Amino acid sequence: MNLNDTITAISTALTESAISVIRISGADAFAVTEKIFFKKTHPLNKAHRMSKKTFSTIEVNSHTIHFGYIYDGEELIDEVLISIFKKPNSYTGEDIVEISSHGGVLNTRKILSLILSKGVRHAEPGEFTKRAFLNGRLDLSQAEAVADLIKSKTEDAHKSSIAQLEGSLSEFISGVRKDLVNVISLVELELDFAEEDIEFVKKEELRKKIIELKEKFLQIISTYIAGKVIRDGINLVIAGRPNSGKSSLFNFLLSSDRAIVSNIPGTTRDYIQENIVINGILFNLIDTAGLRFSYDELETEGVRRTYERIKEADLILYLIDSTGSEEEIKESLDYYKKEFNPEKSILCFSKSDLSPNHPIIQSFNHSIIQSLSISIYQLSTIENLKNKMTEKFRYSVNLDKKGLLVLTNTRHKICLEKIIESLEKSIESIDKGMSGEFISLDLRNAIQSLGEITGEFTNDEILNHIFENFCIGK
Ligand SMILES: Nc1nc2c(ncn2[C@@H]2O[C@H](COP(=O)(O)OP(=O)(O)OP(=O)(O)O)[C@@H](O)[C@H]2O)c(=O)[nH]1
Ligand SMILES: [Mg+2]
Repeated sequence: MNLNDTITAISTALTESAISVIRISGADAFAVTEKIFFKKTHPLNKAHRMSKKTFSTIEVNSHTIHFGYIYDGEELIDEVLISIFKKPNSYTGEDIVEISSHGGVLNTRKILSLILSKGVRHAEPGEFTKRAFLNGRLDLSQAEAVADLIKSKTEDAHKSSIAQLEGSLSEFISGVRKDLVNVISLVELELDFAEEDIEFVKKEELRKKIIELKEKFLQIISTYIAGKVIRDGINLVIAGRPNSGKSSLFNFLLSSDRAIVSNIPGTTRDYIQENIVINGILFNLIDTAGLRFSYDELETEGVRRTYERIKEADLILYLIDSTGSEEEIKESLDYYKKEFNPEKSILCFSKSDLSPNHPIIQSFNHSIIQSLSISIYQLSTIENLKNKMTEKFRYSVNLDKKGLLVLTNTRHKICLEKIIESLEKSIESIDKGMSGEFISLDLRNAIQSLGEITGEFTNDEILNHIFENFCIGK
């Protein structure tokens, strides 16, 4: 990772928009800006065309905005505002210039090309934030929160990522780190005096302290299931026989005509997915090809893909067409009972507006497996379904509670689990009456894992993995 060169990227979405922001960060940010940015009177006034006035960054304060013009040689490119941030008080900790230009793909790209032609390197995804981390402007958990904040699609995802960005996790870690260091120093103090046989801490007390710490970590880990729902949402697959109304329900939930609907069985071939927020929870809604045996090669491939989606689903809506024959319904029911876990699925009898009155459905309604009757023409049945869908994932964390910490990141969870393991080992060492050296080694491993969360201990592989998921220009 080269921290000495100067990088640039377009930080806004590249489309027709009111403004675009192009960022430059690094040692040459100001020198390059002075080559392309000029102050002058209105360029459309011919009399002034040749009088470009140079701009000097030394003469201006940090955190100031300046109006002027971007020139490529004598060619006027755009009227812009530039923001100046002098190191170390900038996002990356380096000198930064942010050019706010007119939006639009070509205009923005022309400015970027001009900057690149002055020897500046195009930034990698997330490289500005990576530099912020490497320069100590934020720790790794905060850098990860930046990506989560940008990606958040629900209120709760937003709340938890902004809390993490503000340091909720970092604070927790520095607190427990202190506790751990205290315990270690107690153990190691005893080590120093081992020969004189002075027992500074009673074994029981040490054990109690470690167990208390372990409880703290377990409490945070327990929020992970909620955190996962908050951050990544629920993979929801709509499955069932052809023509059972899967695509109709998919479209109805999305309020759009996304999927083709027809009364010809086997309409949907490939699966289709869209995000939607229902009752504050993010769902990744997946419509699939109807499950049946087929001689058609394409349909068979579609069915294979449906099974793949089902395997990865957090929740499945299994639709049975209640207007089907008694035999069909019975067959679908047997299939459902055999293949699906009622904990992870909702059985729906579709097209209930056609008031089918099959005895088999009637009798089934009294069985242990819960089912719903739904119709896209009866709003209340869909509301009912939505409530059932979200009920399964209603988490008990209240994100409005001050200082509340929710674990949303798998990487953090893995580090915390490693800590639990190390703490358990240290308890084992105490119980086995092993020497303090072993206990201290286990506790030091716990500190190491803690440092991996904040990035105190890390390696290029982890860093690359984290930052490659960022947007360009962030
Ligand atoms: N009356 C009524 N008709 C429905 C309802 N839902 C779907 N249909 C009709 O059922 C037929 C099949 O609907 P689709 O949504 O295409 O069914 P599908 O399960 O996606 O079918 P495949 O893609 O072939 O697997 C269409 O003619 C829909 O208009 C409903 O709630 N009530
Ligand atoms: Mg379909």
